[in-house]
Amino acid sequence: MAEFFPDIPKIEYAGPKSKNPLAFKHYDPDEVVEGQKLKDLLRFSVAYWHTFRGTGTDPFGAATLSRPWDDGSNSVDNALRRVDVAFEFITKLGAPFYCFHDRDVAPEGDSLKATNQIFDTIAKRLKEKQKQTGVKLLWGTANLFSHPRFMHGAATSCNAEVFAFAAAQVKKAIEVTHELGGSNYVFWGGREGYHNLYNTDMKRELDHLATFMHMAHEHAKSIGFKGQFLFEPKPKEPTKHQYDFDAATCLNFIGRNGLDGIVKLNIETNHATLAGHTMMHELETARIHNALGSIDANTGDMLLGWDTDQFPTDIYGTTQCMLVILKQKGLKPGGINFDAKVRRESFDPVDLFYAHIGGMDAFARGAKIAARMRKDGVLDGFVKNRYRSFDSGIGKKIDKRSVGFAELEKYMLDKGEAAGNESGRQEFLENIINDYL
Ligand code: XUL
Ligand code: CO
Repeated sequence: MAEFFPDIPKIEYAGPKSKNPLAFKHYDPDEVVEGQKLKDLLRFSVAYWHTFRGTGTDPFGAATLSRPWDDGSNSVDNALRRVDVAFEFITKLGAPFYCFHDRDVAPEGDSLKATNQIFDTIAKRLKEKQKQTGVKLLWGTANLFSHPRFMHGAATSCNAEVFAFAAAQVKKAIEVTHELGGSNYVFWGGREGYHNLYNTDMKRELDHLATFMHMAHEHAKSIGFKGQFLFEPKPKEPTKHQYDFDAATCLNFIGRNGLDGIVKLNIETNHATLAGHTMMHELETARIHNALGSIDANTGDMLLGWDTDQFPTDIYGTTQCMLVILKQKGLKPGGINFDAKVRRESFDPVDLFYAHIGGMDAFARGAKIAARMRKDGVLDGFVKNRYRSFDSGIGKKIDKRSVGFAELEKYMLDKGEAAGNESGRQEFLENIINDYL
């Protein structure tokens, strides 16, 4: 079979001294960090939409990316050829996983029935390729935001017909994800939100979203799909206000609608920063609620206020991610999906390799740095010590809830003033983190 990246060899680990731009300097898939091989700890995934469907268009300009294998048509042949391109790329890169939206892999037909048939044809090829290469599906999802029918939303549309269409589409996407052995299924609500409350019944829309999620869960159960459901929080874009705003908002929705344990979170870096949070904040918020399922790794730009989806290269950022991820011993069955795109100026196919190699190396470094810090107990020891007043005396009674306001008032009236404050040592800790980097 013809090769689509004939000049690119299999990307190998060459070590930090290597000057080969087509080699890993830090990601050795078999290196063991905290008892796991990096390939099992990091579970890297390639995003089908950016890497194989990205064209370089932006709101101001046309496509720029050179993709010689793509004829630009919506034909099934083009889609099938793309599957071959994708698996050659993913195999040469050595990523164990990939992710897709239904519409990334398969074009829509004239009717839902025709669309589903096309999807089945492509899924068959995907399955063959997975078997041939050993590459696995990290998660599938449905694109419920591109088509004009979703102008008012999908599960939260004011139009019941659109709710029904979205249900049918998600049913099929879960079935195909199941057929392909997907480990997770993602719900990102691009159009599930609003632009204006003058025309919006927010309560009704949120209730519909809950109904939709219970229907999805029922269907997954009925076909034996055991993959983890994940919400992907994002505050805005394309809607002004998205219902999956951030981790805390999603957790509130999950808890209030009987979806605890059924839906966890897929946290994306650029979405975290759009919400005014750090990625570390979002990861920790999910983790402490036992809901950190997977991550979409990328980065925004400090000076731009939108979802630029750049590849992650900042080692501070990846170290902070790994400090949280290592606390729960990894993300399995989730992973690290590069929901990231090359810049429109980086138009050569080889740029796709440079981009992913950089992201994988940045996370491997983050993992190793975080593991060293954890081994030395630098943060853990400090944090534990900082709360030691709750380990005995009045603090212990508060934690056990064996005292109330009356006892605490008496305690303080006797003492007269709270003692015991110590420095938070932020700068001291920041300096230590720099030492590890
Ligand atoms: C959009 C985004 C999506 C989801 C999947 O910002 O991140 O691509 O990851 O729908
Ligand atoms: Co994403």
